[in-house]
Order: sequence, then structure tokens, then C-alpha cells
Amino acid sequence: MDNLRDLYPSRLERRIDAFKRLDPVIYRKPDADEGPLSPEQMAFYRDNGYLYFECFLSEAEVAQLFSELTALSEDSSLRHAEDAVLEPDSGELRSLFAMHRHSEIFDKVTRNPRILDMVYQILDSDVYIHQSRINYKPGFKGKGFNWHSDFETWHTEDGMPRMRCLSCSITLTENTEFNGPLMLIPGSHRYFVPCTGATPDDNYKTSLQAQQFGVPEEDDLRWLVAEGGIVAPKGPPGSMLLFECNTLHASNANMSPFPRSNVFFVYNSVENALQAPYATRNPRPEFLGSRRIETLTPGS
Ligand code: 6CS
Ligand code: FE
Repeated sequence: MDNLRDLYPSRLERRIDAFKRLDPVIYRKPDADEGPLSPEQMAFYRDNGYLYFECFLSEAEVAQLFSELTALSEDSSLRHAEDAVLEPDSGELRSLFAMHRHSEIFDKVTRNPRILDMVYQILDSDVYIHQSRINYKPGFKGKGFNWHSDFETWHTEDGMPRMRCLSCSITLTENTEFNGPLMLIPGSHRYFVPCTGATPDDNYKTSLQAQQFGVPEEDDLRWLVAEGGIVAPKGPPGSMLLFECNTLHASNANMSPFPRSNVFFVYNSVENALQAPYATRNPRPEFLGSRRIETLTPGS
């Protein structure tokens, strides 16, 4: 691989130290006109790498999305689709990717002007959906997700050049301390943490069930947590988390009877379209990293 163009080398044979990210967090010029996020919220996102909005959607909106989520999970044909990922032990549905392509209702949420206006304010460009997914995390059966930076995977395995991308996660069930809420390390987005270990071909066929490559070492996690701590935003269904593509996050297994079902949409700047993967031979499939730049129009 031509490492001259790889600003964020990872999946290496030998460890290299973490280094400060080379990209801004906020792309909007400071004196740019206003958007829905206040200067305090913009500063919090810049410094911490996430923003959390409790009860962002109305109960009616949540009810509509939850029934759609249930319908998709009960569609037996989808269980055998390549974009459905099952839990390794129980065979329960773990994730359904590209759900905005399976559902017009979810597709419409990706163009919600209230969300897009925040995304524009941060990324300062048109955007398209890089990836969407439902993580079902069923009661008792939903396994966890190891610590990782999404960008590290999207860079090494999908060819995403720079950190000009963010995820929007909307909870469709109560997220409590008992059912494996998403945990984040505030401030971790400001460092790129190279990982060791050459990525096997077709890694995604196992990584989506249990990620082994692109997981930072415990020594790195230790100082990042010492610096920023760990947060696990909890709240009612319809709460929304925006998190920067490089913010380290993880979640524990769901040991409760209650599902922790969240939907995720990943907004990538149209200026940051996928190139060739930086650390693997072949690009991952379209449902994981879209190469169709379909610029979103708010409210359409
Ligand atoms: O590989 C990916 O793209 C997926 N894996 C994780 C653990 N988070 C981001 C994304 O869903
Ligand atoms: Fe992730």
C-alpha cells in the first residue's frame, strides 16, 4: 500500500504511538452563520467528541420507528441477507445494515432537517450516508462491542481518507445501565490510535460479530480513560447521540431482559468520499461503506 498518502496508518506489524489527529473536529468557520447548535454545544462537541440529546424525537416518531424496526426484525428473508449480522452464539439478530435502503421510514429519518442542520454546522459540506444500521442487542443475548474508533475501521477497510464524518444514533428502546448502553471516552477523538495486526481478507464477516482488529491496546485505553473518563449516556427511547467518527466507544453485553435497540446513520462529507482501503486488499461491500455519493436533501 502506498503509505505516502496514508495519514492514519493502522493494522501495522509493529506498534506506533498514538498521535494528535490531523483533521479539525469542527469544519465550520468560527464566524460562520448560526445553526441549531449553540456555541457551547459546538465547543462541547469539539472538546469531547459527542453530543447527547434526551427525548430528541417525539413519542409518535419513536413509535413509528420502533414498529418499523420490529417489522424488519420479523422479516425472515432479511435474516439471510448479507447485511444482516447474527449473534455468534444464539443466532439472534445482532445488526441489520443499510436499513435506510430496506425501509422508506428509516430513509426519511436520514434527511430529518433537525439532524442535518446540526451535521452541516459541524462538517460544513453536503453529506451522504456512508453506513446505516440497527443494533438490536436483544435481552440476555445481545453481546458487546470492543473498544474501537469507527474511523480506524472506515479508513483501513473502507478507504475513508479523513476525519470529516459523524454518526447519529437514535435509541428506540430505553438505554439503561443494565442493558449495555453505548460507552464513549470523551476527548479520545483528538488522537489517532494506530492498531497492530494485519487485517485478514473479508474480515467484516467476523468483525461485525466480535471485532479483533482495530481494537486499541489496553495501555492506550488506560491513558485515554485517565484523560477523559468514560460516559454512557442513558435515557428514554427517542434520545439522540451525535458522535465524531474517531471517538472511541464500546458497549457491554446485555445481561437484562430488556433490548437495547438503537439505529445509527453515518454522515460523511461529500469531500471525503471513499478511496481504496488503506490497509486491506479489497473494499468492503456497499452495505458497509457506500461508494454511491447520494447527496442528502433536508426534508425531501
Ligand atoms: O465495521 C464497521 O463499520 C462497524 N463496526 C463497528 C464496531 N462500529 C461501526 C460499524 O458499525
Ligand atoms: Fe462503532
